[in-house]
Amino acid sequence: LVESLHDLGVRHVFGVPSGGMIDYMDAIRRVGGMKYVLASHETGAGFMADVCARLTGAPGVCFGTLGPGATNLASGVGSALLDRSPVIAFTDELPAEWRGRTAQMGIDHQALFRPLTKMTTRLEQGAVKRTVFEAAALARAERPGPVHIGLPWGLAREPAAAESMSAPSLAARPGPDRRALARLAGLFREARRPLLAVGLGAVRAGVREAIAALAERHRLPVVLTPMAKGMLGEDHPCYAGVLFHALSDRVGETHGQTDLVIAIGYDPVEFNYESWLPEAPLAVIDTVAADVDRDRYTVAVELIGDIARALEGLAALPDGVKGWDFDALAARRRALFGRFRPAGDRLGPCAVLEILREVLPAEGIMSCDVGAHTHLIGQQWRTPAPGLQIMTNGWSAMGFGIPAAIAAKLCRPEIPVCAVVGDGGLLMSAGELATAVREQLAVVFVVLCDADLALIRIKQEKKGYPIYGTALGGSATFTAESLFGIPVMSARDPDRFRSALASAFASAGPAIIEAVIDSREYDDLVLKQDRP
Ligand SMILES: Cc1ncc(C[n+]2csc(CCOP(=O)(O)OP(=O)(O)O)c2C)c(N)n1
Repeated sequence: LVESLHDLGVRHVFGVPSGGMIDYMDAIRRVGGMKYVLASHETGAGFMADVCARLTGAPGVCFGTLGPGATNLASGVGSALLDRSPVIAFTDELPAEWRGRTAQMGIDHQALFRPLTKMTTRLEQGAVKRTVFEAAALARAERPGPVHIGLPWGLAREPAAAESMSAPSLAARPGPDRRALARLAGLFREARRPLLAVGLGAVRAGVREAIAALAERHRLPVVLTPMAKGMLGEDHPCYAGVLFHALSDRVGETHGQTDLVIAIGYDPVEFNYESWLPEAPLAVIDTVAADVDRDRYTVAVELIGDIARALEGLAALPDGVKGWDFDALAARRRALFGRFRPAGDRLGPCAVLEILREVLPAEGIMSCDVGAHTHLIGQQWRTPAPGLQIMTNGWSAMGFGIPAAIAAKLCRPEIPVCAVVGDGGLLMSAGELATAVREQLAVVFVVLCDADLALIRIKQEKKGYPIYGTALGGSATFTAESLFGIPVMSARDPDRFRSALASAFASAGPAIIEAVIDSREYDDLVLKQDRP
């Protein structure tokens, strides 16, 4: 089993062990170049496997034991499903003679993981490589996602049969259908203001340059989903903003004017088409058919197959600049970013992000959690390339940011890595800080301490309710100078925050910065409508 994973390029296995797993752990210990990483909670192990897969391209691997180990792991596996990561999730399973009987920790793992995975099975003697390789191939096929393999108790101590198979390579996808390509070319010719909407599928297809070239050649605005950040630079003249996140009403001023939306790898798991699509025809370039209400919208053409090859096909479009007002687009972009400029010398979330962006080198990685801060990061954070800002905008689980940063540092030890999390998210995942200590990872954890589940409090007030059940209470999250041995620096003003960041990034181990902020700054920025 362990050799099969190694053949697939797996270098880390994340989990909380069990009596059954220790046999496999010993094999991991003996196979060169592989490591078992002890997580504090199986959900964190799942998130780490998800992020490892995103950053390396090899399947991410995680493990949980029976019952509660598996249910804990399930929350991490969900992110692989809805954030589209090829993850292999292993769990212990009861041996055949105990299935369906009453047993401590015993539940049906096949039933548990069916709705959360692309496939669930269990390992059998004599079919180890075959099962693992088939599972990995399915996990990596479009759209990627998790698979689950149960490890029946006792199997690890049985002799392995010789299986001569090599790890599968990714299957090639078909190029665009010629007639569909011609139809798109016709629609494009007639459209006065086509717009490119770029999503997660485009990130996987690695088509950043092709999108920029298409946009530049015809002067087309480009909108991104939050997880496609980095697919076009924020200072690029065609950049029109991120859908759904902070101040998306300003972004809507652009896409509200289009007469043809060309969706490239657009994945509605991040933001449904119905939440923003204008009354214009939709052209889809993707690996799977679009999930959109076809009674309400016109899907004029779909190019299903290889995204890069479809874009190559569009390179043959005759040159010609479309009818967008690029001065107005530039003015909207300036106004958008102008709204994030921190006011005065208070330390608010905008100032935290602005200062962090100045300090974190361009190639550095920042992960974030889920909350009002995510919506701000989605729009405000300048992301030089895809993969440098890591979020979960499909599964959207609080508690993601800390394990995500840990996985990023394990996969890219030479790059500076930080996490930005809310205090609510910290409370869900603080145990993984101990993982950073165990692994001696120099990760900077910035905790936005507003004593508020801000995103939900804002929704509560928008509905006209009084604040109730959303305040975290207490005036300080950290009352000691260290947590699990990690030094904690507290910052209440921009200068102190900047100096704390400098010493945190200079540290050889993990560091925590408690950024004490007022969550009111979010109120005018997040949860805006995408349409003007
Ligand atoms: C596991 C999970 N539980 C609940 C939610 C719903 N939820 C979304 S944001 C949020 C509040 C987050 O608060 P915090 O971490 O402090 O971040 P902030 O909104 O203050 O930036 C909640 C409860 C969720 N997304 N994930």
